[in-house]
Amino acid sequence: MEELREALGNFAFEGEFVSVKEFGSGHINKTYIAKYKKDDSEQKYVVQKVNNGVFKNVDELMDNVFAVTSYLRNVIRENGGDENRETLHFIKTNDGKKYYKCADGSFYRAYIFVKDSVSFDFAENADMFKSSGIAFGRFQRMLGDFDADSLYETIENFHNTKWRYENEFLPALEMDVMDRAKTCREEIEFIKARKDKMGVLVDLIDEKKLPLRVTHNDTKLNNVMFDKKTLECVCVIDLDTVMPGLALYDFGDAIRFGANTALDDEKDLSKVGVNLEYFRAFAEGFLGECGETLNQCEKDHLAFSAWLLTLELVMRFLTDYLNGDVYFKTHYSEHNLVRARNQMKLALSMEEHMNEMEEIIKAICSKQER
Ligand code: ADP
Ligand code: GN1
Ligand code: MG
Repeated sequence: MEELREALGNFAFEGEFVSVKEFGSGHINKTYIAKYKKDDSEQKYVVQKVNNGVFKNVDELMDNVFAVTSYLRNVIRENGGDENRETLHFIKTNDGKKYYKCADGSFYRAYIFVKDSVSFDFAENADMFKSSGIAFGRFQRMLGDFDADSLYETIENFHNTKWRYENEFLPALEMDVMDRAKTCREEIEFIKARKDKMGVLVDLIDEKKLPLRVTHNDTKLNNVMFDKKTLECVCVIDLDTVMPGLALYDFGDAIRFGANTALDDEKDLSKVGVNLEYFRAFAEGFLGECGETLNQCEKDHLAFSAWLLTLELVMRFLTDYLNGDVYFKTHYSEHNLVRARNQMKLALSMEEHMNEMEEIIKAICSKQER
């Protein structure tokens, strides 16, 4: 708390300090909402302690998010949108820096709380999920001409599932530092049995069949803010992993989180499965915004990408469980195992419904091509 106070005092916030409290359900950064008062009106700011274990180079991270948000602001303004509400607005420190480094070495950054907005961990209906598809599809389209080479890779090999298998999962299993492998044999075998499919997308990149684009790479439903009243999407947030990637990563990751019939840490696996109505709704929203820019190979792998990203998360959660919960925020000792089991059930459900998922995509694409 002491370092949080120190950080607050070093940002150029307007008004008198009122309160600060922890907020949000992200797995990576520590997020606070700070309230200030100016001439009887309330100003809300989001203040985040950056997870420096995950994002090793905070200068590069902040250069990326500042570059992306200032680019988006121009695009939004040119299209007649509200640039203050439709993209993140970072606040610099009193001495003009993009983040503040506390005496204890921790890193803080701050931005304006998106006014009258709310985020959701679970879509209440298909329309709401479709709206997030529109937001992420538009995000992708708006960044279509952004110079990908100017971005740093904030986390290398982020969605390189094959690389993660060989360089993170297998070594974690080999070390088994917590002696936990014996508690998740079935999950380990599930992952190993699918290892040959993990390289499909990265191999297509190497073969120049899938183009690298500037993508978000972390398209969870709770990384988009909705208008409190209209429940329309206002703003895509959590821009830390915006870097060169595949449109398929954004599509697949959004589906594996939002088209699950349960939350991604639901323990009762009978509740977990792919919701095809939600799948269709997101695909309509996403492809309605950026479908025309995708090539045939991308279109052909949309349904597959949902499955692959789900498999990737089975593996990432299980790797973290084996490593002793060092990456994702957890609330109890088996939390990562529960998440891995949940995503495994979801992947199995997608395997069962893959034909239907493919058909849904084909129908949307052919309607668009007409
Ligand atoms: P993490 O990397 O930990 O997921 P996020 O940047 O996604 O961190 O922030 C965590 C949560 O904080 C979000 O899911 C959202 O609810 C809330 N949040 C983040 N930024 C804003 C903002 N600018 N305005 C309102 N709420 C925000
Ligand atoms: C993390 O930061 P958050 O909670 O939006 C993670 C994603 C995972 C997700 C799993 C930088 O997302 O990659 O898919 O948890 N972000 C990072 O719920 O690793
Ligand atoms: Mg987040």
